[in-house]
Amino acid sequence: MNQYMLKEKMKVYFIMGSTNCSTDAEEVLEKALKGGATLFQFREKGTGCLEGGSRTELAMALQKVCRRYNVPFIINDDIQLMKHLDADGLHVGQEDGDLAEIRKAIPGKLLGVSVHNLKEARHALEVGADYLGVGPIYPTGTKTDTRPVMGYSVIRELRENGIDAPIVGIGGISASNASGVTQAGADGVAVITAISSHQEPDEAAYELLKSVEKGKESN
Ligand code: 3NM
Repeated sequence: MNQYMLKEKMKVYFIMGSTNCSTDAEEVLEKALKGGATLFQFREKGTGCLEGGSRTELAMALQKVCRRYNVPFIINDDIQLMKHLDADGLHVGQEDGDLAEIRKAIPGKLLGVSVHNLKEARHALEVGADYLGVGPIYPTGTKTDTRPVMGYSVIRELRENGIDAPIVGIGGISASNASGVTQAGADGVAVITAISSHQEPDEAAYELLKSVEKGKESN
């Protein structure tokens, strides 16, 4: 996938695992993709999450949904699962290991890295990351061990310093504030709650997409 295509896929990046959904995860994903989500990350983490075979089974079921919609399927921080499923890529944070080693371990696959400043962004891209996640943009109750809330400033800073790689903002993003994230220079938004906890995930994804596009137009 070239960078232009990847940036298009970044617009509405839906992330979730079973604990983020109050109804069936496959149904939530299907609706999200129908509504316009452009990328998906399986992130089965936290209290009460699935383990072992049932975790793998859910990942496989969600991968199938993604394939039907031609949406890339990314795995959060689990190289073995990514390889086992031949998923499209892997997303890691700063604490998930040596980035150069991780890059080498998954040739030809998408690699996304969470970054919080210019130094981390430059390092991630030097070792071959394909896209960057920047956050938390706004306060989030979904992840407790985040860095301090940063607003749009880091996204602006990365663009002003010549970083032209695909970027998504993450953390507390909803349809009402997503346009500000893309206006600041991001290619899209990554969300959990805004879609997974919405009564109508398809509407949620559609509204996010509209907000993202509005922000891009005024960029
Ligand atoms: N990473 P919600 S914030 C998974 O700042 C994750 O790196 C973050 O969930 C970071 O859309 C976050 O519900 C949670 O706020 C995003």
